[in-house]
Amino acid sequence: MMRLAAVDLGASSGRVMAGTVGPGRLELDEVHRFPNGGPVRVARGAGSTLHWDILGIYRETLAGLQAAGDVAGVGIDSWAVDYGLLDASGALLGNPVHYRDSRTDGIAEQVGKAIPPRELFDVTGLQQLPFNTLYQLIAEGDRLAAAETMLLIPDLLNHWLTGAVGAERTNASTTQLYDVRAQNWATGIAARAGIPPRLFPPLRDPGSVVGSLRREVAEELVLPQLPVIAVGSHDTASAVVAVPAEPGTQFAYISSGTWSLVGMELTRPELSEAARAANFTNEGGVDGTFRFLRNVMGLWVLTETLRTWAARGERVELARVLAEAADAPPLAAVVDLDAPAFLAPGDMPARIAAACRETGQRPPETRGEIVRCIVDSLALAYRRTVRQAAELTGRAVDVVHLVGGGVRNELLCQLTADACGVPVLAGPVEAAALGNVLVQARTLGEDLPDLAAMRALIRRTQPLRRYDPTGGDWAAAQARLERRSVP
Ligand code: ADP
Ligand code: LRH
Repeated sequence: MMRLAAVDLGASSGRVMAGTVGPGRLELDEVHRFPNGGPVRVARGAGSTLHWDILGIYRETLAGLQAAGDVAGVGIDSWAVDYGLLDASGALLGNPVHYRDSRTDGIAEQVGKAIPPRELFDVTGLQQLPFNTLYQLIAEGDRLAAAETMLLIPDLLNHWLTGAVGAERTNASTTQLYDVRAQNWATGIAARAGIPPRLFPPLRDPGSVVGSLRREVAEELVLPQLPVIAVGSHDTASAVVAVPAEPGTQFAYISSGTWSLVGMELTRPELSEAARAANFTNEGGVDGTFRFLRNVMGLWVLTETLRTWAARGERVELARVLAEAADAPPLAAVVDLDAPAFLAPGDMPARIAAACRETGQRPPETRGEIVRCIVDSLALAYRRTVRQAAELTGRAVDVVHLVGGGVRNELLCQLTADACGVPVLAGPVEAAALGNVLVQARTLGEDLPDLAAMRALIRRTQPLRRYDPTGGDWAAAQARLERRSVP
């Protein structure tokens, strides 16, 4: 039996779990959770920049490790694409910028003139998102001159814990600076984009040992100098490890949290022109797999809606408003949640109303109707993306596995089954933390030879719930989205 600490940093909350793993046994004990939802807006010149509070996150990580106490190892996973820059002395150059900041506006289009999107996709296999690390580094401008090393968020925290410098591959694969075939940094792309190759640290495999806690850190925490393991450090990579797929089933997965990552597991990247045109991505998975998926704007829109109401003095309980949404008329209005309008923080109900008007639909009015519109629209986006993934890969989908915080949203799970027309198997909620623990356990000697063994253990130990499709006119709702209103 082995006890391990999994640090899972999401864009809604950070959590530290103590996981217990042994033959036929897998348990998670949440020892520390802290909010990580609100980007910090800080003045810069005449404007402002959205940041992460990275030192706060590190402090909470340390508090969580202390709370976990007697463990055999530590692993960190987090959201993708964001990074800290270190100077030659190893000092952090400024607070990491949040991917929702507008500094990358227009940069992808600019880069597209020098590096054709088809070529960029052919090398990196990555979805075009305005905040890909490639575009963020270009947005740094002259500040890059002072930087010696770029460390993605989990790698930065691992560096502070151990002193080691490196880049874990699953997260490196989200930068649009990683060659998906050569499995190396795409230094040619970087050079053409004006990004110095010195910034890229040596790559490390998920499952390798990063190092041990620095003596100073261990003493502060009153812990031994524990090994720190490079898990699938991209949270979605760890979550996919914990998708409880049965061997032989044709499954799609949805990792549903702040973002929704919708796709399939492949053994080779899918780099067709059709995949690029559909804006799919090929991110690296654990054990040499590929995560062929699409980022869909997720429950962020719901969270931001509740925040908008709270700012107006209307405090609304999530459970209550979801119950109102369940009673609201189905598919009365749907919006394209993937539209760039929903990326930045702000008044989501107003943006939803504008999107409805643009497509000739009556905007939802009550709180229940607005939330129903969000959940219907999310399920519709899941339907669209699962179907596209099936088409692009030529593979059928018999079951959709839904993992992450969205599992707690029963309305979303049922509507996903209805929209996709196949059963949804919902769970586990804390998939990323479980995937993190399983990869650490294997590195430290637990008998979990492959993903199939890890998934069998998840099926055996974690509560899962099945939702069967009950219908609904989803094709008509999709058609409404595609119709533009006459001005
Ligand atoms: P992240 O990893 O991005 O921080 P999570 O996977 O923790 O996100 O998912 C967070 C989301 O899960 C929240 O935005 C919320 O919509 C949903 N969620 C969490 N708890 C509940 C609940 N009790 N009922 C319904 N939805 C929930
Ligand atoms: C989910 C996630 C997703 C990324 C986004 C920035 O937490 O890692 O896979 O694209 O955050």
